[in-house]
Amino acid sequence: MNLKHFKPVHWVYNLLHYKQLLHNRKAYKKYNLHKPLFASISSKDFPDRESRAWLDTGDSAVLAPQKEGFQQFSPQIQQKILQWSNNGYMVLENHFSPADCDAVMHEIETLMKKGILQFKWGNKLMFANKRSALIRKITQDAAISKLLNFLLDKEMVPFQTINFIAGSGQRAHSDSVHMTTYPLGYLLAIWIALEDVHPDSGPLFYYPGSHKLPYLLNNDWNTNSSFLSLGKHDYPDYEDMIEELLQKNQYKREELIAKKGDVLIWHANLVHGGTPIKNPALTRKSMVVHYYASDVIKYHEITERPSLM
Ligand SMILES: O=C(O)CCC(=O)C(=O)O
Repeated sequence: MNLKHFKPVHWVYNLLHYKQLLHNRKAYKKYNLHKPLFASISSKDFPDRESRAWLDTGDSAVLAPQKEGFQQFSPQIQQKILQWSNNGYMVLENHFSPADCDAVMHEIETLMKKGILQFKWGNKLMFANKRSALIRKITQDAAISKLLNFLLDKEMVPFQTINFIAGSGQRAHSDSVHMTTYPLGYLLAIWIALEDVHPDSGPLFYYPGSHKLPYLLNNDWNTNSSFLSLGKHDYPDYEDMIEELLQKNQYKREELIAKKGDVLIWHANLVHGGTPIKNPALTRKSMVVHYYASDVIKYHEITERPSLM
């Protein structure tokens, strides 16, 4: 058996990082999950699989203007919030300055040179936010935090950053199989263009409206997990299933040809990925930040592990 699929290995790892699991303690109580914090956890532990995020319960075009705090946003941002329920994403043009973007890239290159940051899963540079005050500051940008907090009506906290030098080439997926909340819907992500995106560099893509698809969880594609081991299916089986679902529902793919400093914000269940890179000589410098709501259960459905914060 692949050791990564053997849950007791996760339990030992979790116990060794117990402090980083304490964020879940209050939420386990609130949502009646009677399990040790280090134990495996999945959607099978919960009674429902509906988002409870307020803007998922109706139309943001109707709900948002009635909410306290809506008026604090500029008319342009207000328009984007009104479209949130329809689209499941918004783009903030020119949000970060060129100097901010260059500072992030310089920091990433320095961390790489020092061997502190290394590529994982192909071309991902994970968790630079845990290694750099400068990157943490970017993840805590005041205007973005205000907007994210409003979109979910909760305090949103940065969980992880992923930096890319080149495009990800990652197939379509929803983040909610990787970073999951109970109740569902309490994750948001941002993607920052750290340089102008060339159409041949493997731009990010997404399917507007796809956040309204049912959340695809382990029970849908990887059913045979047991007390001791994860299910036998592999991640490509999940990706095949998402693709089938997109085709069946005839969603249209859009590509983000962003300018340096632009920010994409997306919904917990928006299906997205990276287009294949047409010209491997091109870079596509970018940074993703995933944010969880602070007071919900946070875990990784795909590996049935609680998140370490
Ligand atoms: O940047 C990309 O190409 C994709 C990133 C992504 O899918 C993610 O971080 O969830």
